[in-house]
Amino acid sequence: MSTLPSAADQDGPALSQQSAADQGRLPLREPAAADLARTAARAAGDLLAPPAPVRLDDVVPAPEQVRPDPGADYLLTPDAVIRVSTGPAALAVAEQLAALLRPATGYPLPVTDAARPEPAGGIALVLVDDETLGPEGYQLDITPAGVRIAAAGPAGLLHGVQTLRQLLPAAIESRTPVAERWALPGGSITDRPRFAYRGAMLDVARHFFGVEDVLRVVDHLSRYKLNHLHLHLTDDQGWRIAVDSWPRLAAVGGVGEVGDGPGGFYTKADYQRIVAYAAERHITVVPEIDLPGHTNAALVAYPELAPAGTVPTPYTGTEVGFSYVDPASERTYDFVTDVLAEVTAMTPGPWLHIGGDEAFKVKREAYTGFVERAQRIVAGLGKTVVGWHQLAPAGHVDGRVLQWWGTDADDPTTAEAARRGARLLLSPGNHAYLDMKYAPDTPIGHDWAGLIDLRRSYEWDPGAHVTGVPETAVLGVEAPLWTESVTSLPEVEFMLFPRLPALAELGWSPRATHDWDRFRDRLAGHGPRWTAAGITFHRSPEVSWPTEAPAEVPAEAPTAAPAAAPAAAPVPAGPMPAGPRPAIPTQPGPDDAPATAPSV
Ligand code: TNX
Repeated sequence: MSTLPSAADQDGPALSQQSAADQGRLPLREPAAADLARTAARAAGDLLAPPAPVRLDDVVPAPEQVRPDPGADYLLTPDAVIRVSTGPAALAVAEQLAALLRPATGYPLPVTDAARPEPAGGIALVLVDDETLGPEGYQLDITPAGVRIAAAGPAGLLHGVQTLRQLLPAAIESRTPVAERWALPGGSITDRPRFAYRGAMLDVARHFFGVEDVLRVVDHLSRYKLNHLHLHLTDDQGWRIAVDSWPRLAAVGGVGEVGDGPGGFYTKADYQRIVAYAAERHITVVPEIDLPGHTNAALVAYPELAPAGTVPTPYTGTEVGFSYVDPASERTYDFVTDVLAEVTAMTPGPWLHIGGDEAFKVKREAYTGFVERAQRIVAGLGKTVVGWHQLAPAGHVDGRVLQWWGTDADDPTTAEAARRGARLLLSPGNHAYLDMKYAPDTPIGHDWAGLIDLRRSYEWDPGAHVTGVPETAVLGVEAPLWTESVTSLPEVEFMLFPRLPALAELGWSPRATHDWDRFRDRLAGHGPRWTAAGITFHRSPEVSWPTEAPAEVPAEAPTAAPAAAPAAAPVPAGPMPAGPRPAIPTQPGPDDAPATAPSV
């Protein structure tokens, strides 16, 4: 809490009095009684004020270092200003901060890049030349006089902003003004990530999700300092990205999805909108074109790519492993080259994901030959190849990344690929798969990799998970959400929350901070935030959610059973049985969000 403001902190009358005194003259006028009363009332209010409701060490993911100073809370007031020290990059983050804080506070929060070396008061965002913070680290200082976020780059500033957002009362998530005391806990945080790659995957092929839904998922990633969005753009049930040189892929292959929905696809403009929106949040989009299996939709569009003697038909079921492009045909490599070149041209990030999973019907040698050629095509396009860990036996190419989705962390082939230089992206099916059910009665999701409650999603160590793979070979973590049974944004959120923050903490926080009991305590305060933001979440019984948060309301009727399998029967290797499903409990959607947030 602040002490009495010094003369220099005060406005109008006090300043003129001070300068008059400096000049050895009598003040021009005595401070008005009302001014004195206001100053006294403010000081008394500060002294009597309750401490900030959120503790400095309640942040998720846990920061590297937290130094609380309980006597140094900061109160955000209606006249606060957001100042930046340098340049357009910091200014953009300052605008993002203002946009996050304006709706609930109702404060104008003007953003200014007034060139003052160390701006006083309000919130200052400062770019500094400090290599120790790295590209994503930040330093946050909260004192009664103001808040300062310093970072070496805009990504670090934005991470600092997300921390600041979590330190304000939960009602900050409301989209309409709330009468609240906007206090921030005093102290300092120094923070930077453990792993460079922290992401989530959204399968837009099994069920299609429109651009707005994807942007909202991007917001969720940003909230928890994730920096990659992997889009699973193609699969048996749908091809979701426009490709000019093979136009039927989207026009024909984009029709339909699991069940009887219409499907859809992203135009190039749609995709670029997602990429740009993510980039503004320092999130890199990783596009996946799944090859050589999971290609039924492409084969329906272009039967010439199918192995001789097969007649592909649209597929709306949930089996896997039955389709593949013909690895023996040169036409297949024209297709792969053209598609990957067009995807490369609209993807600024360094990665191209070529899938490689569950190509059960392709013989081992043909598979390896195909993957090695596809890897070379990706390298030729100047991108770094990513693939599911089934790529491991194929020859090494520079920088390649294998996405581990196994459930028994003992895989000599993957360990050997890591020894040859591959980096690992960890998505263990039994910890990181967001399409697994939380519990036997979770109304949607699978259980082939086991049930994944919050504790299971938290209790593993990415740096020591796969036998024989050292932490130095681990690029990071990713939580995939497959959508065979996930049909809407509330259902996406229900599977993401609260497990996505657990994964985010594994990717960001130093291992020394790992502590299940502290984690679930810290996370509990996020329930009211999600409620205020209109985010649907699973009220995991492992967390003592504050009682004020509204209970889950059943909101969905069971959907129809997915359509039957096509005549050319797929291999029944799918992990998920098709069939009707029960209702999922959801919270009010964005439009029904409460106007004011419940207090924590
Ligand atoms: C396995 S994990 C798959 C997906 C399914 C998922 C369902 C992986 C690389 N392949 O095709 O959607 O299981 O959990």
